[in-house]
Amino acid sequence: MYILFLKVCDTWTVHGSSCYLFDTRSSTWYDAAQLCALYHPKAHLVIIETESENDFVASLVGSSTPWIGLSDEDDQWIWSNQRVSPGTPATFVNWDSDYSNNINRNCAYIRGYNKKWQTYWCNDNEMFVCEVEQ
Ligand SMILES: [Ca+2]
Ligand SMILES: [Ca+2]
Repeated sequence: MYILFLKVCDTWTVHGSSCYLFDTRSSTWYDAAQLCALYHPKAHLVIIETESENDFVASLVGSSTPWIGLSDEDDQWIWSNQRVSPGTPATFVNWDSDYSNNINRNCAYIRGYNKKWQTYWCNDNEMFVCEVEQ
């Protein structure tokens, strides 16, 4: 597994103890999660846990607005990781001032231009960011 990790990190961007890929293929949130897992068995949509990691992801995506691994299950925001069920409740969050959590907006994206997060329809097509931890 460590060798696989190194292989991914040859082409992805290393930050701290993770590697990241900004994938510009527009995909639904669910498809994006699957596409991340196809890159590497331990890869998943990015899980942003600190302000430092948030700053890094924002810089990685420029002015884009890609999906992050946060979705709304029963009105609780959960980081999903394909391998951990049911996922991890979000502690660090960075919602924008126009944050909307209506019943149809159950997936989250990051606004690269201001580092803040907003919600959207999970079936919308957006770019996305994958992460694999070392
Ligand atoms: Ca992370
Ligand atoms: Ca919601």
